[in-house]
Amino acid sequence: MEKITGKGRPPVFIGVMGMTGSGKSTFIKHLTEDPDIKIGTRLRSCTKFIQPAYMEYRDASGKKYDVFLVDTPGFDDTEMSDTDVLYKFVEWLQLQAKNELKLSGLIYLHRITDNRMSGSATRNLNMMLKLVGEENLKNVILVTSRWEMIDLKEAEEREQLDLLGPGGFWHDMIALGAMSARYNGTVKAAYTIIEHLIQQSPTYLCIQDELQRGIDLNETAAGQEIISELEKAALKQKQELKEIEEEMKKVTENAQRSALLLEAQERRYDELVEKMKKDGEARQKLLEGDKEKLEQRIEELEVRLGLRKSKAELESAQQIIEVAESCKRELEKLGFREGGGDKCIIS
Ligand SMILES: Nc1nc2c(ncn2[C@@H]2O[C@H](COP(=O)(O)OP(=O)(O)OP(=O)(O)O)[C@@H](O)[C@H]2O)c(=O)[nH]1
Ligand SMILES: [Mg+2]
Repeated sequence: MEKITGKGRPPVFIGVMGMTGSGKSTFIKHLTEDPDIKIGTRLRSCTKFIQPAYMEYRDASGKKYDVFLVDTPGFDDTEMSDTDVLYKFVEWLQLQAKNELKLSGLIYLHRITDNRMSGSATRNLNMMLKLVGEENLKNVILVTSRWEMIDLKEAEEREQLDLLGPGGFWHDMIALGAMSARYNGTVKAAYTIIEHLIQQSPTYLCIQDELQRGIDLNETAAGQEIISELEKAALKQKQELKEIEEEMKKVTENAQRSALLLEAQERRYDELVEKMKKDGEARQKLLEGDKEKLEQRIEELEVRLGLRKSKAELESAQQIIEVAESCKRELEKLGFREGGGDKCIIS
């Protein structure tokens, strides 16, 4: 950097900020073609360090400028905390302190394709504002990107309603001197944006000013913003923990109730099995007893039937004897005698 700035021209520093994936590195690469600038291809955040990339800029009159576009990680990095990102900013700014680095401008990128301002987008915007300071907003250009990817009418409506119009996220900043611009991915559009910033008088950022005045990092506006965000997050986490604890309590109570229910059901099941076994045995016993009794009764009946039969036989034998004796008597009356002449003898 020193080699480049050794040409006698004061270097122009332009910071590029915005959410992860908003296209900061792409924007810088379009202009500088610096091979060290890496563009993200995945869902993970890509840029991890504050990284300046050089370009020589020539304005309409042919005047040359040594421009450093400073790439930055977003405050919604997927792997680094906001505090870590702030430390990286501060470290880098302090490293540049001997050069008395002043920023000519800051480009804040926002995808117009995002259909709402997410929590991360709001956090990034607030952090940028705290780092730069309201008094320096004239050096800031708020840029909506990816216009080439969206229906113009829809994008213009969104730009007005969400960002620029009354109640929009950028409305107050613009009222305080920030500019807004559209970026459609072309180098020409990128040139127009930096051209505007090169014309601005360089300024110290609010955080540089605060640190130079000996304010502790945690007392700076940016530090305070992070602390308030962390406190908000802690409150939310506490609430979530409470909800999880209540859920766990409910699940435990239900589990205990289920265990008791299960135990009672098991007991009832065992009792039923035992009872069924006993009833089965009793029925068997009853059936066997009945069989025995039945057999006994049959036997008795048979005996009784046998007696009746013998009695009947006896009676019919007596009747025969009686008939025979009456015949005998009748024959005797007629003169027939036992063992007599040629007459028949009846015994
Ligand atoms: N269509 C379109 N895609 C873009 C544009 N700018 C960036 N991209 C794509 O968006 C993805 C992320 O771009 P980067 O330039 O790495 O985004 P970044 O803001 O530097 O992201 P971090 O380094 O993670 O903070 C890449 O796949 C780019 O190709 C743009 O203007 N138009
Ligand atoms: Mg990047």
